[in-house]
This record gives sequence, C-alpha cells and structure tokens, in this order.
Amino acid sequence: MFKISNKVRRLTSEEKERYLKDGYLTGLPVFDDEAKDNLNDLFVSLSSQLSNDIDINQTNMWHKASLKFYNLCRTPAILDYVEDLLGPNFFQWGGQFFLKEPKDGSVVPWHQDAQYWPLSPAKSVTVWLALYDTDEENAAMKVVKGSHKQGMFKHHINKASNLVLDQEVSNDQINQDDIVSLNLKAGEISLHDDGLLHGSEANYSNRRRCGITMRFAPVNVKADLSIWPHFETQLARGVDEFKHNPTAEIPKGEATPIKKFQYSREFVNQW
Ligand SMILES: O=C(O)CCC(=O)C(=O)O
Repeated sequence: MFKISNKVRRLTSEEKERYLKDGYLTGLPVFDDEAKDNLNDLFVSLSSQLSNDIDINQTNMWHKASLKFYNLCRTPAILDYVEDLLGPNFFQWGGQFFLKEPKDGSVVPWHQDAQYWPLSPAKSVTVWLALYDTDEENAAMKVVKGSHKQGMFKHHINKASNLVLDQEVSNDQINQDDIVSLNLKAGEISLHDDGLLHGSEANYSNRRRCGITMRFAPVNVKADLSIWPHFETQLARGVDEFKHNPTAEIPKGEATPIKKFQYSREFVNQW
C-alpha cells in the first residue's frame, strides 16, 4: 500500500453541495508526495505488460484484470470520498488509464459520459487519480462547470485518429467562461458527475501525463446488457440489495485487458 497523505479527510457539507452545483471536486489529497515513485512504478509495471500494438487508452476494466489495480481502487481514503457523495452502498464498474505521452498528440474531445453509458439512473461518480503532476501545460482534464445541469448536449461522431473517443460536443455549445482545468499533484484526485462535460487537449510538453479513472455507482444503478453485455460490478462498499447486474471476480493476480470491454472470466487463465 502506498503512503497515504496526512491531509486525507472526509468531504465537508460545503463540498458535497458544491459537487451537486458544479458537478466536480478537485485537489483532494489521497497519496503522500513520497508515493510519487510508487505511482510511477505501478504505471510502468502495468503498462509494460501490454504488447506494443495495444494502445493503453483503448483498454478498460483493469480492476477486473489486475490485483494491483484492484487494490489501488480499494484505497480507503478514495472510497471514503466516494461514499460521501454516493452513500454507503456502491460498486465499481470501470477502471482505466488516460495517458498522454509528451507530444503524442492525443486529444479527449468534449463529451458527457452519461450520453453514451447505458446506465440507469445516471448516478456514476468518476475518480480521476493523477499518477503524475498534471496542469495546463501537460493537458490536464478540463471540465465545464455546472454543465451536468444543462441536460444532454448534442454529440457528433468524429473518427479522427488522434481522438481517444469518437463522440464529440462542438465548441460553439460551450460557454468558455465556465471551463476549469483540473490541475492535480501526483497522488491527488478529482471527482466528477457523469453528466459533466469534460475533455482534454494534446500534451505539447515534455512531461508524461497519466491518470487512472475509477467508475463507481450506487447499487440501484442497472446496466442495459443489450448494449453493454460485458458490464459487471464489484461491490466496493456496503451491500447490494438490488443485485441488478452481473458481478465480476476479484482478480487473483496480474492480467491485462486488451480492449475496452471484456468479461472478468477472460482473465482467469492469466492469473
Ligand atoms: O483524462 C482525460 O483527459 C479524460 C478523462 C475522461 O474522459 C473521463 O474520466 O471520463
């Protein structure tokens, strides 16, 4: 377990209200500055298991494949922040990397997650954990404050090869004054609502930029398996009295996803 920051705390009622109003919170401490090397080592050890022809940005569900990744997602301080927003009973259903190597040119277009996630009700919270210091220079994630209260924006398909996602909201729909850059120190997290508009530009700096996202939702959320047949949950806190969704095994070792959607049973033989 990496060294936890001594600034870890629970969310205040002011922060919980701000999350409801703005759709995000940022700069929350989790790991100590001393854990920087551990976060880098984790990234290097997991990413180096992927074969060269696989783009890590096109993989997901690492929490179902890798015990190291799963354990990171079970850091009590992270779950405490999520519990403060979602209540005592919630599961994890997604875990991935968002990597921009220096000058690699990849862009995450403006989008709302809930627009393409077949989950009902739309109540997921994303934890974005900074593995490296992240700011405007190395393309920190940007959000449009309060946009989760404005309904669904019109998305169009853009298949440009440097885009990490092919769904995009055009700039003319976005109030530029509401854009906020979520600058984080390595080991800090932001939290965002699944209706919030967010994205990130290319990394023109000489510094690597990488975050891990963990997707959590309250246990009453149900996936439409006709759209996402591979959807599986791992209970993160409390009890699942609804049992709406298939469950995933807890990893027993280290495997790597090779695409965005895979069943947990596909990893069993690699552990
Ligand atoms: O890291 C980024 O730039 C984007 C992350 C993202 O799209 C997400 O967390 O849903």
